[in-house]
Amino acid sequence: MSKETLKRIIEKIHSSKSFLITAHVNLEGDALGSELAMYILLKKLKKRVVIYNHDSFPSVYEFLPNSRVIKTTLEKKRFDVAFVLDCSDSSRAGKVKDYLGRADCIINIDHHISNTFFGDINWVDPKASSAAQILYNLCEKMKIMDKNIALCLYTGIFTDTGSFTYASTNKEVHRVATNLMNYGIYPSKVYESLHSSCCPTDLKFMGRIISSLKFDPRKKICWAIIKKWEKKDYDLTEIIFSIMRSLKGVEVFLLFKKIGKNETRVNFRSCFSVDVNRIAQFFCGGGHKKASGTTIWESLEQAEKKVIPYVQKYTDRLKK
Ligand SMILES: [Mn+2]
Repeated sequence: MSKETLKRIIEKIHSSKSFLITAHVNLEGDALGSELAMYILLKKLKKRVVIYNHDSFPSVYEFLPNSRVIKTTLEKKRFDVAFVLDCSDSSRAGKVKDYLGRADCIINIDHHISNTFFGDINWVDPKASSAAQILYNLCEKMKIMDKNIALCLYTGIFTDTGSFTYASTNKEVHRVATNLMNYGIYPSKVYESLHSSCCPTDLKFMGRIISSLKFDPRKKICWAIIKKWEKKDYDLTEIIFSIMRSLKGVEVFLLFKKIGKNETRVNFRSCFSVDVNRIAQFFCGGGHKKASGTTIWESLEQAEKKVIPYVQKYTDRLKK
């Protein structure tokens, strides 16, 4: 973490009056938790703040404080500062990207290793488990924390560490989580809010996916082809991956989701040493070493034909 960058951000907060906050498309716990924590922090400093996102608010996150303030339309206005959170690139903000020019200063706070440093100020820490963990440092430095901010940040960290199970979970993550719990956060409640959201249809849908999993001959790569992916209020992606990850010895997991006739979303997860950020980058995507994604503008079948051989070659090369 750069102390100089943190100082510049704090100065910018104090010297500015109006703020726009946004995060990436396909909202999840880290994006929303970070946005709302930032919102509460700025409101406590009596600033004018708007949260504006590309996607509509997924109702599973309604337990987060102030979730109703989040907007999907924006009136014509200028801002002193735009905070872009948890986005590796400004294009990840979807339609909000076109509004970033309305801000005099763009502050990019992110933890993706593929970050393009698109901001006027860039606080990018790929070692951080989540954007929320980076924002925790800001709150700590500014000595601004309360139960609501703590719940938002805890939810962000909880989501991006897969409930504290991913490789990004280290001592620092637990230190931050412990400090946040001092504000009255109950992990079991957060878990219930986030993970008890499926309906019977979802489970049957996931059952069909699991029963048709595919493997490479060496059983190092496991993938699923999903012919109809419906955008829901909550994301089944992590639940499906968590089931897949229970397989012993598999190094790379992929989901191919049909979004449109010639639009396929591919999600990558890795165990062990395979860097799926680099694999996703080959297909114009990105993310983290152990979790990444891309969109391939071709049919489901063509995307599978392109990606799987590449992943096979990539993992084979590592063995040599
Ligand atoms: Mn994140």
